[in-house]
Amino acid sequence: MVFDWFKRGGGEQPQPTPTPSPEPTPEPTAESVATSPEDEAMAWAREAFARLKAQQAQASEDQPSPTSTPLPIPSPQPEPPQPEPPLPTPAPEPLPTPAPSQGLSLLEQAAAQRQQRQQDQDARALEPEPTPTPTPAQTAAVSDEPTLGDFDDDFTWSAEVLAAQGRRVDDISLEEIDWLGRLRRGLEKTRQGFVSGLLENLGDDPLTPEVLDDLETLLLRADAGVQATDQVLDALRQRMNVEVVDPAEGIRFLKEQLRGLLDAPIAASGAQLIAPERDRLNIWLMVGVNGVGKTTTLGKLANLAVRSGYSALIAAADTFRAAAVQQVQVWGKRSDVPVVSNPSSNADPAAVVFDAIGAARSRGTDLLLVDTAGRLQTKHNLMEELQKVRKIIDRLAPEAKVESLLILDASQGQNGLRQAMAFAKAAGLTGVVITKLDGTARGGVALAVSSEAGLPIRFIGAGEGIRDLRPFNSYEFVEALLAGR
Ligand SMILES: Nc1nc2c(ncn2[C@@H]2O[C@H](COP(=O)(O)OP(=O)(O)OP(=O)(O)O)[C@@H](O)[C@H]2O)c(=O)[nH]1
Ligand SMILES: [Mg+2]
Repeated sequence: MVFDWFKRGGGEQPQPTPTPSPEPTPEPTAESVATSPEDEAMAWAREAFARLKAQQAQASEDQPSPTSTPLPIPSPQPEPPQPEPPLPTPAPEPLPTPAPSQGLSLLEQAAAQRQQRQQDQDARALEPEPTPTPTPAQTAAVSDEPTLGDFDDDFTWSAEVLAAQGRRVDDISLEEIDWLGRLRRGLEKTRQGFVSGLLENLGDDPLTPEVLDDLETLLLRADAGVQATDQVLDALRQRMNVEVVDPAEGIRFLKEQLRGLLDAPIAASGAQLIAPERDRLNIWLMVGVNGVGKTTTLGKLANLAVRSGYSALIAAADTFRAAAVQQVQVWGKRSDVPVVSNPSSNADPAAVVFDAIGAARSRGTDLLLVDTAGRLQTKHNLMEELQKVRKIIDRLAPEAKVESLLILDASQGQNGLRQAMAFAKAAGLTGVVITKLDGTARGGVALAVSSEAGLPIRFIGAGEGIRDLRPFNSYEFVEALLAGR
C-alpha cells in the first residue's frame, strides 16, 4: 500500500481532544470505557499500536521470514504490550496515571503526565545517544522500512499528536509514527534550551511580565528573530492585560501563536502542501549556499517521491565539482531514481537541465529534482546561474509546475535568514526546506523564516538518514518543539 507523503496533510484544525475512534475497534473492548481524557488518549494509542502491530505481523506473514515471530496484539485492557509475558512489576512507561488536572486540554493533561517521565528520562540521559537513534532493526535492515518499536513514550507522544489533529485510529501509518519520533528526537537540542528554560520560569503561578521577559530571551536565543518574538510577546501581553493567564493556558496560547506564525505564509501561498501533480511534469529546484544540505534533501525527496508512488528523475546540475555528480548518483541509486548528468568538467548546468527535461518528458516522469551548485566564484554568479537555469526551465517546459526550494541549514540561524532574503530576490523562491534541525539549538529559525522572509516552509530535515525529511506540518513542529509541556 502506497502512502502518499506529499498529500498527507495534518488533519484539519488541531483539536483539543482526540476524536474517539468512530470505527469499531479490532478487538473486543467492552471494558475499555475511557473515563478521563488521559485514559482516552492512552486507549487511542494502545489501539493504534495494536493495529500497527497486527499490520506488521500480517506483512511479515505475507513475506515469511524465519526469524520473525508473530507478535501478540496487546489487549486494550491491561498493560501496554510487552514482548516478555508477565512482569510482576508495573511496566515503566505509559501506565502510571497521575491525578487528572482539571480544566486542561487533553494534550496538556497528557503532557503533564509525560513531563514526569521525561524528566526522569532526561536525568538518565544526560549523555544523549549519538544522533537520532535508529532502532537496531533499522540499522540492520538494508531496506529502509520503518519498524514498530515498543509501546513507549515515543509512541504514545506520536499517537497523541496524530489524535489531536483529528486523525482516526484506523487511518494512521507506521511511517507517520516513525517520522514523528524522528522529529521529536531531532528537535531535542532546541527543545532543551527553549523548553527547560521556559519551564523553570513558568512555575505554577499565572504568567507575569518577568516570565514574558524570559520568554523573549529564550525565543531570541533559539533564533526565532526579533519580528516573530515581538509578535508572540505582544499577543501574550495583550492576553495578560485582559485576564489572568495560568501556565497551562499560557503554553496553549504560546503554541497557538507559534503555529499562527508558521502557517501565515503557507496560507498566503494558497497551497497547504506541495505535492507533485499527476499527469504533469513537476520540476523542483534545490537552491542554497554550499553545504546546507541541498543534495541530501534532493536524495531524501527522491526517496519520498518513490515511496509515495511518483516516478522521479534527478538532474545533476551542480557541475561546480565532480564529486557532486557522484554524490547525487549515490542518492539516486538508493531509491532507484535515474540521474541525468554531464560528466565533462565545467559542463553548463543549464545544459544538464535541458537534457533532463527532455529525458523526463520522454519517460513521462512525474517529478524532476534538480540539484544546483552552492558555490561559485562569487555569490553574484551563483544568482546569475540560477536565473539561467530557471529561464531554461520556463522556456523549455512552460507547462511544468516549478517549485524553487531554498534549502536552509537551521544551525546557521540568523545567517540563514539573510540568505533567504538574498535568494528570494534572485531565484523566485516558492518555499523553504529547513535542514539539520537535529544537532542545533536554533530550530527557532523556522519562525524567523516564516515571519521575516514570509516564505512557506515546505519540508524539514532532522537527520542525515534517508527518512529524515518530511513535509512540514506546523502543528507537529510546535508540539515537537514544546514536547512534554
Ligand atoms: N545532521 C544532519 N545533517 C544533514 C542534514 N541534511 C544534510 N546534512 C549533512 O550536511 C552535509 C552537507 O550536505 P549536502 O547535501 O552535501 O549539502 P549541499 O548543500 O548539497 O552542499 P554543496 O553541494 O557543497 O553546496 C552532509 O554531510 C549531509 O549529510 C540534516 O537534516 N541533518
Ligand atoms: Mg550538493
